[in-house]
Formats: sequence, C-alpha cells, structure tokens
Amino acid sequence: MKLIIAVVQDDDANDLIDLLTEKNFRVTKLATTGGFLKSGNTTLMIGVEEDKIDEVIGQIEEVCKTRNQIMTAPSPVAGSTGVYVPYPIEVKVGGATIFVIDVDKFVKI
Ligand code: 2BA
Repeated sequence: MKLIIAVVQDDDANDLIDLLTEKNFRVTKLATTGGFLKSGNTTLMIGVEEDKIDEVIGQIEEVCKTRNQIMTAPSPVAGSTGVYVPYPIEVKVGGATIFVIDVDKFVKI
C-alpha cells in the first residue's frame, strides 16, 4: 500500500475530495499552512494500492489549478536606517505538491 500526500489549494480541495470519494478512494483532509506564504492550504492523505497511484494523480491534475498569489515581503528602504516598507511579490502556487510514500503496514481495526 502507498500513501499519497497532496498539498493543494483550499479552493480546489472540496471538488477534489468529491471526485475522489465518488471514485471510491478514501481521503483524509488536513488544514495546513504553507511555510513560505504562511497562508492556509489543504493537505490530503489518500491511502491506495500501488496500481491506483496514477489514477489518483490524474484526478488531482484534473482539479487542481495553478494560480498566481500576491504576498507582501518587507524590504529595507535605505540600507541601515531600519525602515521597512512592504512590497508585493507574485508567486505561482499549485496545482499540487504530491508525495508518494511506501506504507510498511496498514491496519484497519
Ligand atoms: P508555501 O510554502 O506557502 O509556498 C507557496 C508558493 O510559494 C510555492 O508554491 C512556491 O511557488 C513559492 N515558494 C515556496 N518557497 C519558496 C522559496 N523559498 N522561494 C521562492 N518561492 C517559494 P508551491 O510550490 O505550489 O507549493 C504550495 C505549497 O505546497 C507550499 O506552500 C507548501 O505548503 C507545500 N510544499 C511545496 N513543496 C513542499 C515540500 N518540498 N515539502 C513540504 N511542503 C511543500
């Protein structure tokens, strides 16, 4: 068995969960926060047999869109004056960041 861990954007999460559960995949949703943007995203844990990995990744690809997000980063205005002015940076986020992990043991009690 494999564990697919997919970090997706909040806006895509419910559509993806609906699609996966319709296709009989089991999904656990975690509310997570990205370290760079420090804003919310969603992490899904999906336990599957090895031969289903490509199908699940295909579903994720179908639903999860790439978006540009603006974040504000502080920048020193004048060298050592200690004055900081926020300036916007655009970053491209998603579709999804996917990890596939080997599961040594799976027990359902
Ligand atoms: P965040 O860490 O909030 O990152 C959001 C987006 O900011 C990233 O999109 C990327 O475009 C940009 N970014 C991240 N770190 C950067 C850096 N050091 N310099 C410049 N730009 C940077 P994605 O790559 O699509 O990642 C979306 C979310 O997926 C991330 O949110 C994070 O929560 C997760 N993620 C991505 N790669 C990961 C990894 N290797 N390990 C764990 N989580 C990861």
